[in-house]
Amino acid sequence: MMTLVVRLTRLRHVSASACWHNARRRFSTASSTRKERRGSSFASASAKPLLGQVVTSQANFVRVLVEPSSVQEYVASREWTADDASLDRSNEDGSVEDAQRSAALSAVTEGRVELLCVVRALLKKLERKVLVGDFVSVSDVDWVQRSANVTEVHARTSAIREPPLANCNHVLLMFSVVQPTIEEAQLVRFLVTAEASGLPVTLALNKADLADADELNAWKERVAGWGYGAFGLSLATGEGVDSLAERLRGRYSLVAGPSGVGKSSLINALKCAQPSDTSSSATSSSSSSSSSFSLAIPKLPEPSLRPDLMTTTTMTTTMDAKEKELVEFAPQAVSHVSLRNGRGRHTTRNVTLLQLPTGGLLADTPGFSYPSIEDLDPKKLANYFPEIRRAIEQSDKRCTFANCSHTVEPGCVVGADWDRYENYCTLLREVRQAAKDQKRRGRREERVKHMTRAGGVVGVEARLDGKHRRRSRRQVRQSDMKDAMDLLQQEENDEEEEEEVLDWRR
Ligand SMILES: Nc1nc2c(ncn2[C@@H]2O[C@H](COP(=O)(O)OP(=O)(O)OP(=O)(O)O)[C@@H](O)[C@H]2O)c(=O)[nH]1
Ligand SMILES: [Mg+2]
Ligand SMILES: [Zn+2]
Repeated sequence: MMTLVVRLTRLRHVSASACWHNARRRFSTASSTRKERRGSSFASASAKPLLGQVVTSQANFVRVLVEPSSVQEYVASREWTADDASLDRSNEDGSVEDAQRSAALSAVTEGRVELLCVVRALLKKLERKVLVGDFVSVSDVDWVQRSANVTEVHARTSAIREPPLANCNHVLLMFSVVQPTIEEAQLVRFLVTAEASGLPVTLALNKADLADADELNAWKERVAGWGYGAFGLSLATGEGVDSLAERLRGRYSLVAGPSGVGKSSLINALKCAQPSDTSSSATSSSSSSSSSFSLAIPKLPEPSLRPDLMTTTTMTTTMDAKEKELVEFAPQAVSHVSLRNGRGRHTTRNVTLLQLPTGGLLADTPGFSYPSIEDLDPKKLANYFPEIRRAIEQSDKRCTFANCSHTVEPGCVVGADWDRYENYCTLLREVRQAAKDQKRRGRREERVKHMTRAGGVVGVEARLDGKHRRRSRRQVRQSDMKDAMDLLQQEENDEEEEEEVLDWRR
């Protein structure tokens, strides 16, 4: 079972479109003169690196969706050298054309270009982890195989650690009223970790068709009291899908929740929705959405999700148009919840970023049960409860103690008379304990050091004080050398002194 936490590391608060813009600017000034390394199946020639966004990752590979205009620039800037002739092959019309060039030109005319990439060893060494949603530079493109290397990861607007996702601007939490049933403590944990990301949070309650109407309404009322207007949803009947699609339009959202609640089913339902006019999507999102958050998403190529929207390019690559169509149509895998315990089967295994035909990006993520709250700062926990924020805002007084934890202190303006008070106290205890443990671990870490031994085995050794520390051979050598120099100097001084004495005697 995965234990996940939605945590945001704000690196820089810039819009996602600004991120594209910055990344592109850096590119154009960067290695336009850089010679591409010659791979086993492609020719070397100078070309601008390509800019793309990671849409999924698995093991050591990531799939990067490349911006078509970037492909165009790449193809235009590339010098197709005489070496390319070695890659010649016959086309259908009998003419002989360089396979790489032909494949690259064909990519330009496509609406969507995905490259299977490996991450450069250097980035791994620098521990620059590539996340789904990252804007990256790729080079060493093999157009025939549709493969490349990721050479650079661009600045992020947000980074969620678990499920790992970069640059998203909205969190959609999904629960189902039944199958699996809502657990209060679990819902509260998800809400708190989502709030801690600093991103706007939307809550959807799915499987309305299976739930008792009174029960669904009771939950909606309850979470409204917590500060969340939940979307009632049934993906089986289509109820509520349109209004949720409207909320997602033009945003780059992460959908998270327990396994089996219908996250992947939602994506499949939205994929079947009518595509919208993308040019109006950014503006409509800001005007129609009740949230104050209105980032314009990067303009990615629209995927061809319906046969009538498929580009009719003659593809000269390894994948023909029919195969490509199938790949793009492939729905997200879903499976029935367990009959025994009514829980999901952890069907989705990887984070995948998908473009919605209704406008916007949605990342499907693996379901999980209990988000970890270990990394949360106990002092900030209160901020992640809208009820506490509201009580403080609406009160004309302040809590008596400046460092009030809003649990038991006299003169607290929040008090104990609110629905999630017990949940808050429980989480606060847990977060405080985790912080203490972390501190203790930190002190322990200071007292030990980790050593990598033969075969990659990591050993732990006590960190010794200076006087107990064994000297390395180099230190011994250096110190021996210093001793020898001192001795020489001393001998020289002695000789000089002897001569002086002799001179004086003379
Ligand atoms: N009756 C009913 N079934 C639904 C609804 N939404 C989803 N399901 C079913 O619930 C099951 C689980 O759906 P998934 O989409 O796989 O759930 P998930 O959240 O992606 O699960 P993981 O990938 O395991 O995290 C599937 O059998 C769906 O057909 C709904 O609104 N009503
Ligand atoms: Mg799924
Ligand atoms: Zn207080």
